[in-house]
Amino acid sequence: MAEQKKAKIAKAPKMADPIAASIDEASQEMIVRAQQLGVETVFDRAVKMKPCNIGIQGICCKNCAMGPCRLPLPKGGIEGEDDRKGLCGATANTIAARNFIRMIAGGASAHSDHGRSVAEVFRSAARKETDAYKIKDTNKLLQIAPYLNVATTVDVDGEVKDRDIDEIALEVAEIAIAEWGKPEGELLYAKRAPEALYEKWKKTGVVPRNIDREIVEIMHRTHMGVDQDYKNLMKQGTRAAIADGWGGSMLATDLQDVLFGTPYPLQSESNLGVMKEDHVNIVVHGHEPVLSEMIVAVSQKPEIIEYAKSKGAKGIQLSGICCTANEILQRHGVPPAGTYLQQELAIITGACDAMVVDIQCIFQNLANVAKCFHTKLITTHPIAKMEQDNVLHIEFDEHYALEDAEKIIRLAIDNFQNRGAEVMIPKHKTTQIAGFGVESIQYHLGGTFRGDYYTLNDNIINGRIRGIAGVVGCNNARTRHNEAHITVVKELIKNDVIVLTTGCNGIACGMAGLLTPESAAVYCGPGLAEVCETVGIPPVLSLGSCVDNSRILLAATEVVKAGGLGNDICDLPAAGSAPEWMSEKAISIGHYFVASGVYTVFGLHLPTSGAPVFHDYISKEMEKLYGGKWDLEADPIKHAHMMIAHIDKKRKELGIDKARERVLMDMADRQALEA
Ligand code: BF8
Repeated sequence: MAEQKKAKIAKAPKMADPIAASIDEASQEMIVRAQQLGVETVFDRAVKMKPCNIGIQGICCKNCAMGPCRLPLPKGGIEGEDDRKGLCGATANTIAARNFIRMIAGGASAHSDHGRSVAEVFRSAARKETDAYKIKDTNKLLQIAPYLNVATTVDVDGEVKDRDIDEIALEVAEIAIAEWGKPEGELLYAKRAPEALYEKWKKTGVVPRNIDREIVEIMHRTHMGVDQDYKNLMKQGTRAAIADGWGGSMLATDLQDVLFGTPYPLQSESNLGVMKEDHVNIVVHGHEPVLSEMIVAVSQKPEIIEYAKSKGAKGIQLSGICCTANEILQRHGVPPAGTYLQQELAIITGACDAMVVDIQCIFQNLANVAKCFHTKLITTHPIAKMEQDNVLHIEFDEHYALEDAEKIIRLAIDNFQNRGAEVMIPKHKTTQIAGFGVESIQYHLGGTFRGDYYTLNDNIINGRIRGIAGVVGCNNARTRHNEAHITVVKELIKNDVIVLTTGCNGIACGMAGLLTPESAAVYCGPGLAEVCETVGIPPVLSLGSCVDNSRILLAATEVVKAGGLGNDICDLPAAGSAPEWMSEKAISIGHYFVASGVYTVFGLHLPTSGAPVFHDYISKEMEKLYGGKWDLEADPIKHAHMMIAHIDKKRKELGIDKARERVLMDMADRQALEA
């Protein structure tokens, strides 16, 4: 007995199998390295701790102190009437719907609060309260002003003249900020949607009033004893999700473009191999580009580079993790060091002199990992601190933006000399082209001659491009890192579906070499390959960070406007996907795509499986309201084919399915024809 006990104690701790944990070789190498050094990562914790089987089904209610009430679905499913209820009588549908829309509230608040911070910095710039930020892209400013009811011209003695840019910026700033909390009216950007979609929202009563109100109302409605009708709960979830996609996120994207420049395609690299052993490595991680833009600017100053050299480094290598990475990638070509699941691994290289974090998707375990190395972990945002005592907090103030950025960079440079002997940077890195957007798609596929989405539509109608997919979202340690992302995307492009990507899917595609024009010849079906080759674009277009999913909404709107493919987003041969989702933001994004008419498939699982009636509502009935609906498929090949089947269904409805049946002829066929 005593021996048995001893044997139990001596049992080795459960650790992740690096090959099973990730498809990415750089990550596999670093997981092995972490295990050699005795540093625990998320991959190990995922093996040690199983997710809660009831929470995963979405039917645990902890909204009052009589619970938590747990309503697990019986193993054989429900036969007859579903009489499961919580102490108050809440049904599985009510509980799952409440939990689901609270996730929407979490996600919408994260995107929208990010947008608000940008809007405040934008207002500081418009008021000229800061030297660090300026209106960089006046074209974009003039483009968005009319949607905010801001005039761009003025009548002087009967003559129409251009209005002063500073004046426009100031008015745009004030009106934009009011979108979060104005006392009456409706979200102004809702009218940017195709008219048919806006009318649908109007009819179903889901046009958002202001951004904050829709989120607050979710918290009210899901309080104990308020809204107890899953359809009515989802109506509010829809209104908040639209306020995110067409409001908070879209304003974040637009105002960032005006402040920092609208992205255009540029070349960069991706993966942990972008870090350099002989440079000071600063990794920025999080979401708001307000700080990282300043870090980029200061790190290029000659005196700062000289300072780095004076400490024995050859220079400064900036890189990014998560959506901050996408922000500085799309505007400056700064390479991403990795996706969400690689954040700990960047420190485990031993070469990360500072990791600078702001908000969202940041592991608290970074502090524990940083403790094992020389890395300075610096939090910068007043709403996002960490309890561990090795974490430095340098609060970033937009009024002293350059000074704050310089302080952080000098700290990283000073830390270069404190590196241990344990540096090991994986060699893997991949070339990529990123920085696409509504404007550059128009340029590349429309050209200066046509200047609209006509060419894209034409190629969809003639069947070279079968359809459009938005593949986006996170990694999740409950599934093999990047496997579903890459399998779904490869299967889509193989079947001539052009992919628009954002977030961690975008970084994953970069790492897998799918963001280069050359990849078209290797991975695409003949139609898409031909288009990519002709216009010189990759088959997967990287559109930026998660707030930039709003670019996908606007690109879809442009496709509708260009004509020939129906009147609404739901008419398009298009589908959405988040193969490895994990965050509440993903649920909000998924739902604003559904509410905008997009068939949206998630991988892994959905927190609705414990309430089959509610699940059917969002995955079947919802289509009647908005033209889009949810679906779920964990197998990435089946997942991609569900999207393709939907695309084909839409092609048939549009009467363009025959075009796809064209036969590619070889020379013998042609000669036979001529004969
Ligand atoms: O907002 S994709 S893991 S980084 S939540 Fe987070 Fe998901 Fe990555 Fe960006 Ni989006």
